[in-house]
Amino acid sequence: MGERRKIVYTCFCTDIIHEGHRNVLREAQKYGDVTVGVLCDAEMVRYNRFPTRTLEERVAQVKALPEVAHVIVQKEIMYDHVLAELQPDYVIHGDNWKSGPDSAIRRNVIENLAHYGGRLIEVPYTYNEAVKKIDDRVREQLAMPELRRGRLRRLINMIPIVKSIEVHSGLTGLIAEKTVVEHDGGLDQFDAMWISSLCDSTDRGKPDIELVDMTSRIRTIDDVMDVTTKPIILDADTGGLIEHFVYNVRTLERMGVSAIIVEDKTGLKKNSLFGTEVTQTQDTIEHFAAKIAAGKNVQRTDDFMIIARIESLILEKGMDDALARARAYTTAGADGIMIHSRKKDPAEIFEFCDTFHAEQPDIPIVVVPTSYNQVTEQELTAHGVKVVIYANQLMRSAFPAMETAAKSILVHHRAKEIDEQLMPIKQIITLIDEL
Ligand code: SPV
Ligand code: MG
Repeated sequence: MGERRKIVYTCFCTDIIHEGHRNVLREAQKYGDVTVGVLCDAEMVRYNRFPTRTLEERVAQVKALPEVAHVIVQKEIMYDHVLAELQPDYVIHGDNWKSGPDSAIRRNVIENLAHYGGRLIEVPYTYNEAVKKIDDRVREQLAMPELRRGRLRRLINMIPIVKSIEVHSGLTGLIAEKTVVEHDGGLDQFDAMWISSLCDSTDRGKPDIELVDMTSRIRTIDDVMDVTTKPIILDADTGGLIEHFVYNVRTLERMGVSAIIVEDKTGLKKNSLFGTEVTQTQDTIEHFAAKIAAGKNVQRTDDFMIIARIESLILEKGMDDALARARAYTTAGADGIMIHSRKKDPAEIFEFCDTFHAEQPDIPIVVVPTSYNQVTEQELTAHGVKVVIYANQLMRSAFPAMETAAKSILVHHRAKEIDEQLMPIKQIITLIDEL
């Protein structure tokens, strides 16, 4: 009997197989039988970007390649489990993972191979004009309204909790789009963006009282959409008059916004974090339910979500009122419920979520843990929350940094002293991708 054929393993987290992948496979074939792991959807989202093809389609396209002997689904971006199970003689990968967040995966592979004496083969990564074009095309597709809009719903069904970060400009959009971290033995990034009324107003030096009108908000959305692919949740304030709301629903849906969150206040809206320190009026259940129903009635796709935001806890109207409203708003057609609180601890949020989630497990709950910021995503998930919004942190981090720079220049009558805290000029001019 001959020696057993060697096993060569590689993992693909891609929608489109291009020349670079084929080069890796051709090299792999020289060492033995090639097994390809196709990364599952949930990990694609955390590590790379949203898949434009289903897992089944991605598996089928790899199976069809002549160099490939076996295809499996890799369930985690790190290789601990897959290597322990498969024990391939070789893992093969392009050499482009030596720096940046990918280097954590490389370290993980080397560590795991060492457990049983497997070897890593690295081949020069192919990145030419054709590969770049394919890469750009996938990104452009993801940015298109038709493909972007439905992605929030899909994420809600795909991952334990959708992590959304506030954006108010193209630049903050880029941060939401591109920031990837390595931690807890994995990689992570934000799933969605929140265009906050507070931060969109603050960025214009205006109060958060629905003064910045929808035309201006649309300008912000457009700036963000121009440079990102992730789904957008818009803070639509009170939604205004029902007669106006229906037109705005149509516009926002057409633009590719995934969800709007409308709060059940009326009259002059003030920011919720003022709570009862200022006069704020909650809408009647009947009128707000009619607004939700009117919005749902005019939208054209099944993708677009209208999420009802309940202000009962903010306005100290009690848990029963909050729950009664949640029931009425979902009956009116709301696709999700956002429950807000300005308490320092999450007890009332947990109480609401536990009761509502038990009653209506299929309606996603959205929360904004600004004041009860000690709460973890894991805890929120355990109470049935599906979307967490970090609603203002980018704006609040930028303001003190800018103020410190301004003060330092005034104090020193020059810019030298602040320079070491600033992003190098070289970096800022390469921050923005050129076409
Ligand atoms: C916003 O970000 O504008 C919000 C959330 O509506 S909060 O500021 O907490 O009311
Ligand atoms: Mg707001």
